[in-house]
Amino acid sequence: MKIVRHTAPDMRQALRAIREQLGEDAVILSSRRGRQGVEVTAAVDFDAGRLDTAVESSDPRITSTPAFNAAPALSVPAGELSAETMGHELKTLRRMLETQLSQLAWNERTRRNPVHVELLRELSEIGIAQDLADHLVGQLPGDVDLTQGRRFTVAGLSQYLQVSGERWLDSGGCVAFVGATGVGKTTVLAKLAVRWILRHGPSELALVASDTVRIGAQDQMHALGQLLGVPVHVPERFEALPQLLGRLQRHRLVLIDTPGTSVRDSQFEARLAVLGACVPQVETALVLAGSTQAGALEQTIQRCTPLNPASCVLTKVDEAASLGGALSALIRARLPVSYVSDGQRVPEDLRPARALELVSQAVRLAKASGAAADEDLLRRRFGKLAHANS
Ligand SMILES: Nc1nc2c(ncn2[C@@H]2O[C@H](COP(=O)(O)OP(=O)(O)OP(=O)(O)O)[C@@H](O)[C@H]2O)c(=O)[nH]1
Ligand SMILES: [Mg+2]
Repeated sequence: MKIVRHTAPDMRQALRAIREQLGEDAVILSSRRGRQGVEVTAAVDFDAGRLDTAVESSDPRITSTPAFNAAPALSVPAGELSAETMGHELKTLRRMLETQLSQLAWNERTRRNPVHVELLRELSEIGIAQDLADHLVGQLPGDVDLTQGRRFTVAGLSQYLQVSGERWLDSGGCVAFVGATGVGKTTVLAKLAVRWILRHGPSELALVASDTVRIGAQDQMHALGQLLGVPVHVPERFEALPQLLGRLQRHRLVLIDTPGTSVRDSQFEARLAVLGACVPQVETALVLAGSTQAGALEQTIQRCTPLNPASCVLTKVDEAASLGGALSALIRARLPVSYVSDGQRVPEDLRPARALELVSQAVRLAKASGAAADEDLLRRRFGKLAHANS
């Protein structure tokens, strides 16, 4: 590689000189204005036939580049000469500028509307996602005080959070419980089965044990069936599920236990396809643990989109340190919650979901844990949004 630096009164002359010296293949590495005009640094690529790679320069700061078999190909000590370094510095500058703009926007927002800013802080402490929090606060009427604002945002969250009510226990259905491993799928199924029997008796209930993956999963279902006096149906293979369900049509409520799915499970797509083939005869209910991080919940919800789940059961709410993230994920996905599970007891620890109750619980959890929003994070999050929206 050959690198040269030219200083000329203007860019045109500098480029001409470079072209004359290096030819048409020359590449501009950097240019800057100085007191004597424009300073342009350019290079041409290796001449593979030459090992004595040379550098010609009027500037003593430019030193020899290494021979062509040394790595990296271009090792230029002066940072300003490397396109990569320049790109990196530009990115850093841009980030600094964005931080400053966010800070300015946040300060301005605090000055103009302290109630909004306080509400954003409180929503962050509950764990509500930033875009949702900003949207809620953006909906506030002009002159609300903090107390009214709190009521308004809680009511707003409750309205956005959809719930689907006690459909299965009222009118039956054919429901497959799908979700990550250990989130409480089988326990939810057991709680619902017991409740159905208490209300309607065992005759119209069928249980399907399609979890042929986990050791002991079938035994768990058979033990439940025996306890309740309800037959447990097992497909030969997961792929045979549609045929089995076809034979169970006379039952008013069919509850299907499925294997826990890790999103990285290689069988995941195949099982989705089998379940997908049973839709609309089968309704999918996602089972999501409230104690799971919002990001992981979103991943599960997203991967199960092909099943078009009608609702979800939110489990392990008793173990959750914060519920705002989970509620934000459900609101974003417009996924209604049917039931909430908050303990291991069968059938007691299950209740039909109520939106206001869940949102109030999220607020209580935040207060109880003493969650405090990081001021710097708030500034970067909401300052950025305010800046982007302005
Ligand atoms: N604290 C608490 N524990 C629960 C809840 N629901 C289920 N569990 C417990 O979580 C554990 C796993 O429950 P399962 O119902 O076997 O979960 P699963 O999703 O069927 O698990 P796999 O079939 O292995 O994927 C058990 O110890 C349950 O008692 C809940 O709402 N709260
Ligand atoms: Mg299970």
